[in-house]
Parts: sequence; structure tokens; C-alpha cells
Amino acid sequence: MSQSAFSEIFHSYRVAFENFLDSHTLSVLSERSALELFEAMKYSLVAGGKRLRPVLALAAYGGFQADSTNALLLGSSLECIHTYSLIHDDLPSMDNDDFRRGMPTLHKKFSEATAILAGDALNSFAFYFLSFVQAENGDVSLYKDLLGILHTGSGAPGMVSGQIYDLQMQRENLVQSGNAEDRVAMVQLTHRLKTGALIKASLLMGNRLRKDWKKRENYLSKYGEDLGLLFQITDDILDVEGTQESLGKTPGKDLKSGKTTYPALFGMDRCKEMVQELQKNLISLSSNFVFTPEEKIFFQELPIYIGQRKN
Ligand code: GRG
Repeated sequence: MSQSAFSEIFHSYRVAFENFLDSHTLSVLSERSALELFEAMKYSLVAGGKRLRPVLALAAYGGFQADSTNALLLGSSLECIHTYSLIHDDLPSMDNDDFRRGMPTLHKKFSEATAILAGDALNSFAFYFLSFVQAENGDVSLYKDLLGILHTGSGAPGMVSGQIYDLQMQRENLVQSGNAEDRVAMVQLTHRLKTGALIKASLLMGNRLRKDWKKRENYLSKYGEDLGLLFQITDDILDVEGTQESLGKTPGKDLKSGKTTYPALFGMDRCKEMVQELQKNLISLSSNFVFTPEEKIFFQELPIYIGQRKN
């Protein structure tokens, strides 16, 4: 097993998604780009990023084994939600960031009002994509399930609550107050909801397109939770050790703003041990749901990629 075989698979999923986004979404936005709203949505959607959530949806579906149009539609939906969350997270009333992916944040480039509205529009755009998914044999429960998973991951039960907890912890400077157990529980819950919920939803949505989805659902759900935690601990580490150049955003913001992060609670050495422990768990968990050689490479190497990423 090697990271280069993994990189090739990741790259092929990512390119398939970029092409799909280009022909199905960006072209629609370009036609109407006279309106500032569409120009703003496009500015953030094309800004790049790893496209992790669409790649996860495609991988959980099984890659290119069959027609991948449905999985790519799910990817578009997830990327719209992810993009809206970053736009809103960067606003002055939240994290107040000037840079994202090496470019001025949307409210800096346009205006705060336009950034709020572009985020709102991307959020609803995400649900519109689901209406194009083709259900086999009139299985309308597919739509109910996909909508439910997306709502649970992105809305009040998931990401939005995580963001509220994050802001609340910052306001109350929790890292210096309360007892240690409460602090750890609160940070874990915040990480699980803010970042992990959408990552888990990406896997569950892709999986839901498969005929054997029920068999894999519980394992993928656990894998998604641990992967989300691994992703966020790595993000916290990068905020301490990363550079503006590699991150494309300002490092050191968590510490400055008094955010309660994993390094603040556990120290860097313990965080790095946790990364290794999670990687090990994820690799062993993946053996319960991978079938093809491609799936085996993807899901066993993914935790290494996430733990070693530089942005
Ligand atoms: C505003 C409702 C609302 C939620 C915001 C996602 C989020 C919740 C906040 C973003 C803050 C942040 C930097 C969290 C760390 C984890 C994270 C989501 C990082 C960015 O995701 P990547 O690395 O981004 O997948 P790219 O740029 O690669 O797409």
C-alpha cells in the first residue's frame, strides 16, 4: 500500500468532481455573473480547496464502478454547504478572517452583506442539487434519507450547533475556566459537530447510493466520526505549526482569540500521539467495509493523508 497509489485515486476523484462542477454549476453562475451575488458565489466555489467532501462521497459510493453522476451531484451539494460555512465563518461577527485559500475572504473582496447572502444562496443551492439525483426503481426513500443525512450533518443537529459551541467557548474563555473533564467534553463535542458532522455526512450520503448501503452504514458512520476528529485535531496542530503560505490563511488565530483547541487542552505532544492513535483505529476499522482493492487503498491511506496534510 502506498501514498502514491492513494494520491492517484484521490486526484482522479477530485478531477472528476472539478469537471462536473465546471460544466453543471459554474456555467450556470457564469451566465448570470452580471449579478454580484452570482459572481460572489463563483469566487468562493472556484477558489480551490481540497474538495475533500465530494471526494469522500465518491469514494463511499465506490468511485467509478458504475455511473457516478449521482455521487457527483452529492459532491456538488456538499461542496456548496462547505463553501457557505467557510464564507460565514470568516465574517467579522465570527472568526473575522482576511484570507482564505490564499485569497481575500469574500466579505473583504465584496462586502459583508454580499458574503452573508452568497452563503445563504449556496446553502439552498446544495438542497437543489439533490433534486437531480436519479432514484432507481422509484425508491423515493432515497431522497428522504439523503435530505435527512445532509440536514443532520450541516444544520442545527450538526455543523451549525458546532459553530455556536465554538463561539460560546471563545466568549467564555473556557480553556481557563471550569473543570478539566467538562472542558475536554465540550471541545470534543464542538469538534465532532463543527467539522466531523459534515465529513461523516459525506461518507453516509455516498454510501446511501449503493445497493448494499445498510450493511456498511454503521462502520462508515464510526469511520466518519473518527476521521472528523482526526481532521480537526490536525487543523488545530496546523494553526500552531503551519505558515501563512502553506495554509492560505492566517496561522496562530486560535491562540490569539482564546479558542479552546486540542493543543490548548492537551499540549502538542499528546495531540500528535492522538493523531497516531486515530490513524491506527481508522485503518483497522476500514477492513469492515472495504471490498475492492481501490477502496482498500483509499480508506487505509486516507487517515495518513489527513494526519500529514499541510493545509
Ligand atoms: C458558519 C454555520 C457555520 C459553520 C462554520 C466549517 C466551519 C463551521 C468553520 C470553519 C472553521 C475551520 C477552519 C474549521 C476547521 C476545519 C475546517 C472545516 C477546515 C476547512 O476545511 P478544508 O481544509 O478546506 O477541507 P478546503 O479549503 O480544503 O476546502
